[in-house]
Amino acid sequence: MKFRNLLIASALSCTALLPASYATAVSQVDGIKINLKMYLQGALLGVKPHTGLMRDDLRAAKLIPLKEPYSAFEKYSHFGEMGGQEAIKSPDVLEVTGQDAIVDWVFVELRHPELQKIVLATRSALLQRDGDVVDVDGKSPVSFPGIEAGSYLVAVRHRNHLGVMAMKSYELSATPSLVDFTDPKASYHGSHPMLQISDKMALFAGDANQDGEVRAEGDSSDKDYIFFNVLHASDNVDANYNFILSGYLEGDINMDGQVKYQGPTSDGALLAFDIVFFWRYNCPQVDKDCRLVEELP
Ligand SMILES: [Ca+2]
Ligand SMILES: [Ca+2]
Ligand SMILES: [Ca+2]
Repeated sequence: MKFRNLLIASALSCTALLPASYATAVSQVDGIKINLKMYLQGALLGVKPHTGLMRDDLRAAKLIPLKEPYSAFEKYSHFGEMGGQEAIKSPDVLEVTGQDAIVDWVFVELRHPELQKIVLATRSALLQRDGDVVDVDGKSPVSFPGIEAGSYLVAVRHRNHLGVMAMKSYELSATPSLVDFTDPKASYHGSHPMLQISDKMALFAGDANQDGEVRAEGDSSDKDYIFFNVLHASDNVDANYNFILSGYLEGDINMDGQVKYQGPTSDGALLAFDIVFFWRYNCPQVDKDCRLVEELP
């Protein structure tokens, strides 16, 4: 019943009609589990050569919150039984080091297989250094307990990266299926929704202001966002743009626990040069206005 209500609630925002099979969803629900994989460019900036392991600086600096962060963001709407309730119960989860150390929280969406804009369920989950997305215990496949088995589109998002959705729908059930967003041979929505780093795909970093674009120039650019973050920081009493702001912050493009505007490895410089300008000169598809745009349906 919960699933059906969700569908109806979601459908209110869409003019299309739901297929009869979904509108009469059965009540027996075993839940869905997914073995999800993804990389974040921000946590790979400065990692050379590419080892397949993201940095876990936020974890090492004890900055990752125990409660999922996405409920607090206007641009991330949770749906479903789990969405927004996720919390790490044992702090030991954030003590794990090595390839399974936690990099950050990510946001996972299950969408209707034909009505691509309709989000049926969301979850916040944890990302490991090797790209595995896991449940709040830090190791199990991501679980959607209130959702019945069936065909779903899957999208992944992150609080300062551009989200992406796989082109094909997946048959998901209580037996975990692999959904791999790192596979360069798989198809994803959009013309250049992700970047390839070595032999893996990664979500584009740089959307500090969560407006679905990565921009280094113009009004409301992400670079300006970083600048004003630093300038208006409460401890920055002299309004110095070289001030270093520490914390769990969306302006932290390279996910090292600090927001810096100026300097060779600052978030401002990485955004402008390593992300936006790099793509402007190396990738002909990039927008002439020098921005990267999220291509989620
Ligand atoms: Ca792993
Ligand atoms: Ca942006
Ligand atoms: Ca940073």
